[in-house]
Amino acid sequence: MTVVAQPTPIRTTCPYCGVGCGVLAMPRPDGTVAIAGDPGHPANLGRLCSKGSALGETLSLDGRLLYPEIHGNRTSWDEALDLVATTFKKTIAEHGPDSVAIYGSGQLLTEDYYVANKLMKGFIGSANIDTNSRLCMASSVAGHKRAFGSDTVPGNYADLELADLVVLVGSNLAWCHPVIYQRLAAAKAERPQMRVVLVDPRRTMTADIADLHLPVRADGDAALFVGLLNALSRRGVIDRDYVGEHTIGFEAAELLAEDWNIARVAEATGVPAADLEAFYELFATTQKVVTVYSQGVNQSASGTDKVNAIINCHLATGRIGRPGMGPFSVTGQPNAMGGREVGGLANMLAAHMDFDEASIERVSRFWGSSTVAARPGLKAVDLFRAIADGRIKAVWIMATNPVDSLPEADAARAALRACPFVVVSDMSARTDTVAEAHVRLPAAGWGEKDGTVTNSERRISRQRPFLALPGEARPDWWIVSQVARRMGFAHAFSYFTPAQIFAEHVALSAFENEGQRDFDLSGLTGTDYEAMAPVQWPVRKPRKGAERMFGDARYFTPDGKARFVPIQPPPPISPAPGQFVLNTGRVRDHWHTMTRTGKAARLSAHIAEPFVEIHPADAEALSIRRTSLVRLENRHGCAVLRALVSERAQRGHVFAPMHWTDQFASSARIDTLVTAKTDPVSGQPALKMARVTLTPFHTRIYGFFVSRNRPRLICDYWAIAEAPGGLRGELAWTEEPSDWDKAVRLSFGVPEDASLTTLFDKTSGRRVYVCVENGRLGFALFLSPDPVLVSRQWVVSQLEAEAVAAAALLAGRPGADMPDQGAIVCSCMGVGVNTIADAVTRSRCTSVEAVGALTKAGTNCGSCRAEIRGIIDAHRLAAAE
Ligand SMILES: Nc1nc2c(c(=O)[nH]1)N[C@H]1C(S)=C(S)[C@@H](COP(=O)(O)OP(=O)(O)OC[C@H]3O[C@@H](n4cnc5c(=O)[nH]c(N)nc54)[C@H](O)[C@@H]3O)O[C@H]1N2
Ligand SMILES: Nc1nc2c(c(=O)[nH]1)N[C@H]1C(S)=C(S)[C@@H](COP(=O)(O)OP(=O)(O)OC[C@H]3O[C@@H](n4cnc5c(=O)[nH]c(N)nc54)[C@H](O)[C@@H]3O)O[C@H]1N2
Ligand code: SF4
Ligand SMILES: [Mo]
Repeated sequence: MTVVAQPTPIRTTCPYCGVGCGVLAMPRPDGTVAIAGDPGHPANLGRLCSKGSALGETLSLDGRLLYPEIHGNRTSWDEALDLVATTFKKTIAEHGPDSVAIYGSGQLLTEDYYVANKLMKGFIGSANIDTNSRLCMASSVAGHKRAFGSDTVPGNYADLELADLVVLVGSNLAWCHPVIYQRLAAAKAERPQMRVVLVDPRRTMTADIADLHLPVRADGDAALFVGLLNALSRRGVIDRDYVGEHTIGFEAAELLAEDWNIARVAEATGVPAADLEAFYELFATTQKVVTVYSQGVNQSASGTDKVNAIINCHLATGRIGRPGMGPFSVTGQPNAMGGREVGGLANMLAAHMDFDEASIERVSRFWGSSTVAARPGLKAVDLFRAIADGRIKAVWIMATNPVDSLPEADAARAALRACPFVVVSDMSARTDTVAEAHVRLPAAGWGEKDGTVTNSERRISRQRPFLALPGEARPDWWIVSQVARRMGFAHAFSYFTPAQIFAEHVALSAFENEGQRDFDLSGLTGTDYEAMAPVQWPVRKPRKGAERMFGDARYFTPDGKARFVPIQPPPPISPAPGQFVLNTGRVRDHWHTMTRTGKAARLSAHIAEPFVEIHPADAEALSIRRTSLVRLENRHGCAVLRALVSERAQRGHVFAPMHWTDQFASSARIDTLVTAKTDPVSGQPALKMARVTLTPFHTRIYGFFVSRNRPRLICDYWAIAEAPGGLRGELAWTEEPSDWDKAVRLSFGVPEDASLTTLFDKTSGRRVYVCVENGRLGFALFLSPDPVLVSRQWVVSQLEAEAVAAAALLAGRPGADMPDQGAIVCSCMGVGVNTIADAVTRSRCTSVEAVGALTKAGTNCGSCRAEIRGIIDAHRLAAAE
């Protein structure tokens, strides 16, 4: 599959979030790739966010796994595949089909996922295949199924633009679904009467667009929406006709909600009664309402109940399936939906069929197998418990990094260490999970792979290749099919192209489906796979997809009626004295465990270090100073993070990103602190609700460095990131080394006789080391008993400077003639906070547009516009970092 440079751009789809933006990729003769948004793709209409825009910078082969390995030694595909096939076969023969497992990912393409599921559930005969979507979408799936009888997302992105009220619950849309956020922001600018309400314990960047922010306490959502149902009922705005004709169970839900008056909801959620009144009034009086929800809802021990509490309010008002109305679960990964379609979750069989007798029998006939699994398999958290206690003896992990992303992550790592046989398929040679593998299989990545993904609005789009397969990397579908053939299932896995697999997937969705199953691609039968345009499922008529579902109020339950689920909100989360609720999630420019975004210096420029966001009053009570280091701890693990003291946090709650791993920081794997408590219905872990204690990390000396090469990190704390021309990093020591010169030479590999420029200021205790090699900066290191105060961005810029400003570096500040941008806000245009603040204060720019016209900030992808507005609003004149 060698692909040569193309004169016309290749139409493909972004490999990051579930918005599923169309991308135009244009390989250039010099090997680089130009990236642009596809104006013809209905999800983004030409837009891209900062991560999508930087895709071209993540494609280098640096750090790629390029050859199969057994026990860390390069081997041939034949040997690796044979070993996987024989070990799986032997394990099954000795211990039964449930002694093996696959752990997959919403970053697999539908075709990859389809064959992995078919192998496990169809031929091995166990349903022990689960996916990281269990950590992501499982509660939404369970909530949909309880209410609709099927896992159906009713609406689409245009509904957000058409709505008069958009409620965002547990969603940081501005950072996590930036292109939907931009579409929403544009619609609101056009129709200022549109209202946006944000429900999130933190005042995130998404609050920028909100008319009302309800800072609920962790897990206050069920109470908030049960209270809403009660308020709707009291205000007499229940759509009695709809409820009577198309739903079942309203009375029970209404009865349970009766006790939830404003006072009680205020107490349970911590939200002031007046704000609750305002929200309830707005919801009651607005017909066109879309409620968007994400991980603040799903990743909870009451996640499924939260989902149904939301859906109940939409059903009660009949606001579903019509333009500008409906509950809307936005998906995280590029193919979270595709995984659900093929049966990537252990409790679904295939093509949205469950483990009922008729479905098992139907799928058996379709696949021509008599060994189809008869019951659901283990869900992610239980699956890793089964690995730990030896029930599962061979596991194959594909396109996910569970050593970092599962709760009780140290236990997940220990489980893999205890497992007799661990196979990992990944693009990256160095991840915390790949490190634990006996067999490493090099997977093709974005730009090399060929297949389909489904986005949040049920839209199936093609990912097309525009790069040759590097080294011996192979697509996941090929790897799985090869193992299946070697296990003796050649007849069922003789695929040569992803198009064949997709055609089979289409056929299964349509097989004996007379409209009883929502997932139906019959209209795509015989479609031209190469040219296939984005299309929303179900597709029943030839190539005509469905924009919305349930417009006819017919649901996929036996009687065609939707179900209300009576919800009893859980007691409010109240941590023991001295404890904090640890909330976790994402930052704007990084993707999960950073195996790809960590490669782009421009993406690390936004936030280059793991942090914990804490309210100023809490920080003060704990003697945690601004930008000092903090230790978070509980019985499962610990982490050391930079304190980000901010009023965006609420008291008693702290927030830390999930992105940093052992590859980028000394102790920042946040999931080591998260308890593996799961939702009883969906099995999704409560990843947003750990309990931790915080203590200052006693630091003698803080350091900051930039370096052309990676230094040896001989210190008690470190966090590194890509920088243009090298690396940047933060360091800390709990004890001062006895000989700094020696320590620095050792770390940065400076020979004894090579000269090193240093400066030591006795009064302040600050030291600076600067090493210039052949006129270029080799490294610069700043040490201080207090958090290092130097403009990071300016120091970083010296790595690529033609003439190094050595004297200024030693002085620790740029000269008057050297502009100091400050921390980067706009990563596309490389515009820093100081430049934007200058535009606001000196040039008197009062709008994001004016700042853009002057500085170019915010004029490309727009992901930073909320932050620019924040600077304007606050006249934030913070000095560089
Ligand atoms: N930049 C970036 N974008 C991404 C990703 C990424 O890694 N980086 N990953 C993608 C994936 S896979 C996913 S799943 C999505 C996730 O997208 P989001 O769900 O929007 O992102 P999170 O930051 O995980 O969490 C959202 C918010 O939930 C809030 N929250 C925590 N607890 C509660 C609660 O009890 N109630 C309420 N109402 N809110 C709460 C948090 O404060 C947080 O702001 O993002 C996708 N997009
Ligand atoms: N505390 C906490 N934990 C969380 C979350 C949270 O909010 N808080 N969020 C959860 C959620 S929603 C999610 S989705 C997960 C995400 O967590 P993970 O899935 O563990 O994170 P990724 O970094 O996306 O891992 C994907 C891996 O697949 C590799 N890869 C990329 N493309 C391919 C490919 O085509 N083929 C193969 N074989 N490999 C590939 C990458 O190099 C990387 O190692 O984290 C979950 N964990
Ligand atoms: S919003 Fe950004 S990350 Fe998500 S699909 Fe679009 S470009 Fe990719
Ligand atoms: Mo996710």
